[in-house]
Amino acid sequence: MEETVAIGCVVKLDRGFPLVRLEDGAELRCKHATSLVKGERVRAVIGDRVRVSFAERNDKALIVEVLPRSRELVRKDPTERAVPQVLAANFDRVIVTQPSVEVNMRRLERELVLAHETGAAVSVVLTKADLAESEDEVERVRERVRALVGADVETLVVSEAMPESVEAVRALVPEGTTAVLIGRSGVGKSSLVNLLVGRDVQETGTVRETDGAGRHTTVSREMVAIPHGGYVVDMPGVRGLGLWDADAGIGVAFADVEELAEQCRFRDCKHENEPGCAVRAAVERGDLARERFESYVSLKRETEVVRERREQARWMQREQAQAGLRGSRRSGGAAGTGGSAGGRKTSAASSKMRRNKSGRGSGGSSWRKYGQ
Ligand SMILES: Nc1nc2c(ncn2[C@@H]2O[C@H](COP(=O)(O)OP(=O)(O)OP(=O)(O)O)[C@@H](O)[C@H]2O)c(=O)[nH]1
Ligand SMILES: [Mg+2]
Ligand SMILES: [Zn+2]
Repeated sequence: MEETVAIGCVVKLDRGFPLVRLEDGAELRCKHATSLVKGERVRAVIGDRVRVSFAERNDKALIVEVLPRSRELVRKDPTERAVPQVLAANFDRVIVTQPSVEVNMRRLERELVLAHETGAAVSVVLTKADLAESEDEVERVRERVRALVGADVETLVVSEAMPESVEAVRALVPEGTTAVLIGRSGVGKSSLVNLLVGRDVQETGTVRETDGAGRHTTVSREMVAIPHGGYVVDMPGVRGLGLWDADAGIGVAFADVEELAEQCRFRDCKHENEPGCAVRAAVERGDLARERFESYVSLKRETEVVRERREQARWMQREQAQAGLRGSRRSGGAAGTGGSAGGRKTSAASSKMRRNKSGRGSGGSSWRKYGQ
């Protein structure tokens, strides 16, 4: 029987089988090859380029390899202590969405950190401008957001009531590029996708009267082609946006604070009670908003905690691996009598093995897990 191997892109991920679009446009439902999901749990995410293998006789193709990613959107897996979760791969831009009338600045800061951490271009889109009392109100909000996101991040305003408002968003996603939409449930991500496409391709949902929160209408991740543009990835609104390895992202999102920190007397100043702290001085002078300072400190602390947990998990793995080796040496009998030289040799070999393993883990994407 003939097997064909081809390269494709994961264009839809739901609870079923990943949908892969091949270069010739054909779409295939795929399963992960067992060799891929064993042990290191490699799972393709939306945007991944994958090598698939298929045969006429099978209704599903097999994903046999996930090609190296140029970019990843990563958060901390909300269900585990020290595991990252990749939400999307290989995009050019992250579009952070927030509702015009009730921008949550704390959440926006966190979204910006995650977005900047990817290295992609970042933009902000404020949705539902028609719900504001006046244009002035929208402009005020936009100014506050601009002050927060900095000059390099474009801040656009859209509204379903003004379909032409999305043209500026389309301009951010030229042909051949992909943008990922992030933002909480109910903010209007799918509605924005529909406006860009010009018809309802994505289901949209109602929001709760009380707090405007959405009901998680979108449950799959989908890459949608937009006319006169590239692709947008519609994502389910996520609640938890725990940071993972986000120092670089914080550095960009809080460039002003980090610049001030350069002037602190101590290199490792935590901006708590240290003398000569330039950051706290700026807060006292009113040059740096206290809220922003507090966000910075708490986001920094969060990445620090994740880093510690990661170290801990690594250390425990190492311990377990060593205990396992000791156990197998004992049960192996003869090896146990090999004396200290034999013991050292084994542990040197095992530490080399561990280095390889952790090298793969921190550099590549292979052990990162896919999920909601
Ligand atoms: N007034 C107004 N309502 C809007 C606008 N855009 C979206 N909505 C409404 O907001 C609700 C939620 O919109 P969705 O597009 O489903 O939100 P979402 O971000 O995709 O939500 P999830 O899929 O749950 O993450 C729907 O009832 C939309 O009609 C807008 O510009 N103006
Ligand atoms: Mg949606
Ligand atoms: Zn300081």
